[in-house]
Amino acid sequence: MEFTIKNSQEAIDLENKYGAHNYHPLPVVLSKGKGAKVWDVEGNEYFDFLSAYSAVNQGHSHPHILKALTAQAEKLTLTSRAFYNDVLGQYEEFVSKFFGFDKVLPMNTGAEAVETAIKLCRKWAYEKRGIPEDQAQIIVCDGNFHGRTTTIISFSNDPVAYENFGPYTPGFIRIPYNDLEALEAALGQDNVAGFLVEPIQGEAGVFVPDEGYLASASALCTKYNSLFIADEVQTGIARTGKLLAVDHENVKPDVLILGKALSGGVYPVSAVLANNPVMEVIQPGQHGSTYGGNPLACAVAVAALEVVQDEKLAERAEALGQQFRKRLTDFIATQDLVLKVRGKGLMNAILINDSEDSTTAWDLCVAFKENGLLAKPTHGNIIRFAPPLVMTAEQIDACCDIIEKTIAAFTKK
Ligand code: IF1
Repeated sequence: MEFTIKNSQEAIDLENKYGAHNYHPLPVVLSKGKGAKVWDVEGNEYFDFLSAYSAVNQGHSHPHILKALTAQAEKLTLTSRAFYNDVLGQYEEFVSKFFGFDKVLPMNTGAEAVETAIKLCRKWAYEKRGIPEDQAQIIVCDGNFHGRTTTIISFSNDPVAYENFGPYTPGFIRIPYNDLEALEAALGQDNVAGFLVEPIQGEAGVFVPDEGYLASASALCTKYNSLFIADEVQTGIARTGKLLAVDHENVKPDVLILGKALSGGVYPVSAVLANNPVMEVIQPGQHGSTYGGNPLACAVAVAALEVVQDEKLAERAEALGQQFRKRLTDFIATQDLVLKVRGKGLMNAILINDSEDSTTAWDLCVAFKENGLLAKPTHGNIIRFAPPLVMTAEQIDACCDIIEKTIAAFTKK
């Protein structure tokens, strides 16, 4: 089949007619990407300020990653784990050492990796902690987003995510985010095995916790012999200005969950990392996935991490993030539509002076699009800004020009 779409409306109409309506995209149809930029089918050029929700940290179509993809694709793509393959072990050594853990369990999507971490935590609870069968509890936070599976939405407090998908999986205690007292009280309850947390909450609107929260939370987990489980699917791989967001507080999670940019947006690759005392509770047959750890995924992930290292993406994200927040902070002092800029590294958001259920953030994103920049609202009054980390300082300035110009014009409406 040849893909022959020549105008945006045609593509939108097809998706509407033949695709389930489980998304509400911004009306732009993309057909090409390179580095920090994407192009629509009409040839209009945009700065990508979403990076596929931080999967494309390395930039679109990175040549080093594509080379690894095509070279491996021509050799061997999938064996299943019924047989060994000659790439998996080398990847496992590379990724384990890269993040400083004894072992990795390879999966495909972020949600699968979160499910894996939950299973790991529960099994550890029964076999190492002696928690009575079926009694293990995992602490999670209000406003969490960890994926879309039935168990994960069971502990969401967003009705859009969970409503009418019950019955729900038990075994979770939800507490306020960024609240150490609530965490200690929950950890003190019977049969608590772990604390699953996003180091910065993404879907909640790029909510950065107080400095010291992660270090204290991790210390509390140690004190109560519970596992500190960091979901770095969105915050990981250099996005926040360090390789991992927990690195800002020198925290070492007991269980680390990665996805998205682990493959630079080229292929679904996720992973759970842990040290032997935790990982060894999983025995043959107890967990897995047909595609998890396939040689194509492994080759892509190694290349994606090499790019992070070679191009110093964490340092770039830190410097560019400072530049971005400084410019926007100065700018918002001159107007009254945007209340606040917040974030870390290149994971940022602006908070708009309107209600959560307004359409202002959406309307503003449509206006950004008209001016050549693609971003997506989270809630009616928050817009996330997460460009690829390969941006240059000049490009960030050009993007700030677009953002400021658009907001200034919008204010006048
Ligand atoms: C969608 C949000 C971002 C995640 C964390 C696990 C997963 C995600 C911290 C699951 C996924 C996504 C998926 C995307 C929207 C999105 C998102 F707005 F919903 F919150 F990024 F900000 N843990 N996040 O952020 O990973 O199974 O999707 O690979 O379209 O649902 P996945």
